[in-house]
Parts: sequence; structure tokens; C-alpha cells
Amino acid sequence: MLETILIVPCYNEARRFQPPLFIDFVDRHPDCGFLLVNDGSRDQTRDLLQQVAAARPKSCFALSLERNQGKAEAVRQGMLAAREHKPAFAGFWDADLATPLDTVPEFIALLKQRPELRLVMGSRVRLLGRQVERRASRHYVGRCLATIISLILGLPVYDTQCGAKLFRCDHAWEQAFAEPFISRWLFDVEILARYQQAARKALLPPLERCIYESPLQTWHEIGQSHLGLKDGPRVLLALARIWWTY
Ligand SMILES: Nc1nc2c(ncn2[C@@H]2O[C@H](COP(=O)(O)OP(=O)(O)O)[C@@H](O)[C@H]2O)c(=O)[nH]1
Ligand SMILES: [Mg+2]
Repeated sequence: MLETILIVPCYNEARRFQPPLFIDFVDRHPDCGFLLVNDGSRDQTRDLLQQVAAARPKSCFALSLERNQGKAEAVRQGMLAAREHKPAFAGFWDADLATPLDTVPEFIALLKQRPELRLVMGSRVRLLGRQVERRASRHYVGRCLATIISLILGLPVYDTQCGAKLFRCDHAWEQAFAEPFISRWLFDVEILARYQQAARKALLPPLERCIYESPLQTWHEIGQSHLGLKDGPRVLLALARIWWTY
């Protein structure tokens, strides 16, 4: 039985994806497994993911979507597939390992030590003595976006967009991934909005008490971001749609 399953959404990741890091991780952490989702890639991603699954068939699984559907749907499909394994915890982790896998056990420990927590999210806070490295432009654009998101959600959250999140597999988690998301890149915001709806119906405690942002020790920006300044209007429009919908 796998206690923890991590969904890794992969789109054209043949150059960045490093099979040995994933295999080594499950060898050191036999309670953990990966569900690797190929999101309609046009390179060798699918084969690479299948190689990992073949190398560790008890803990690594590959899922392949025919056509590219975006990170939100890739993660959602992974979560739906993960439910079959009945894990205690399920999360998603960016394939570039901008957040190192060694952070996973920290997140698991938090969920175990504090039963009230439903979700642990990585938070890219630049503090002295840590290695949280982003280009300055990306840092400031990201901080502006994060502030707007926090205002829209009415929640004092610092970093919704970090690609490292681990959920307790409860009813709220099932509900959060039951329906497709309306945005491709801001689905993290939608997840929080869905948790907030659950809290409003008293199905969850207030989110300030059951979601924990864990400041990362290490986060390295790897490669180009898919969002740039030119996407500003599109991002704001997507946020407006999310605000309207939820
Ligand atoms: N660009 C892109 N990434 C996707 C897609 N579907 C899944 N992903 C995955 O989403 C994760 C985050 O992507 P990344 O390129 O690191 O974006 P970042 O948020 O700018 O760092 C990676 O694991 C990607 O492989 C997609 O349609 N487009
Ligand atoms: Mg990245």
C-alpha cells in the first residue's frame, strides 16, 4: 500500500525529466509512489515515464493523455487515477523538481503531526540562509500576482502558485478535483476557492487553520516560465472569471 502518491504532470519534459531522481526517491521512501502524467507531449516524454513505471512497477505509474490539456487537467486526471490506490496523502509536484523531492517527507511529517491540516503548500519566501532563487523580474511579477490573488480569495496566503502541494485525501480533496477547472494555469487558486466553499458549508475548519504554507529551504527556477508580462491581461481576465465563478 502506498501512503503517499505524487502526481507529476509532464508536458514535453524529455530534456528536463530525470528518471534516476524519481527512482532513487521511491527506493528510499517505500511508502511513496509517483503517478507520472504525460500531457500529450510531442517529444519522448511518454517513453521516459513508461521506463520509470517499468523500473518500479509497484510504486511508479504512467498515465498518458492523448492530447495536450494543460497542467490543471493533467493534475486532475492524475488525482482521479490516484484515488484507486486509496492513499492517505496525494499531491502534485512539478516535473522540473524546482522544489527538490527531499521536501516531500517534510510535508508528509507535517500532515502526520498535525491532524487538523488538510493541505501543505510549498511557499517560495526569500529568506536569508535559504536558497530560493528566482529572476528578479519573475519575483516581482509573481509577488504582485500573489497579492492580487490573496485579495481576491480574501485569504492571507503568500504563494498560491508553487508547484509543490500535498493534500490529505479526505472529502474536501475529492471534491476539489471532481470537476474540471476553468483555468489552465490558475487552478491552484481554484483549488483554494473550492476548499473555501467547503469551509463556508462548515465541511472544513476555516482555511487559516487547516492549510499550511511551508517556506521552502530550496527552490530553483529551472528554465523559462510559460507566463510572461505579455500574459498580464490574460491572467487578470482568468482571475476575474475565477472570482465570478466561485
Ligand atoms: N507548459 C506546460 N506545462 C505543463 C502542461 N501540462 C503539464 N505541464 C507541467 O506543469 C509543470 C509546471 O510547468 P513549468 O514549465 O515548470 O512552469 P513554471 O510554473 O513556469 O515553472 C511541469 O511539470 C510541466 O511539465 C502544459 O500543457 N503546458
Ligand atoms: Mg518550473
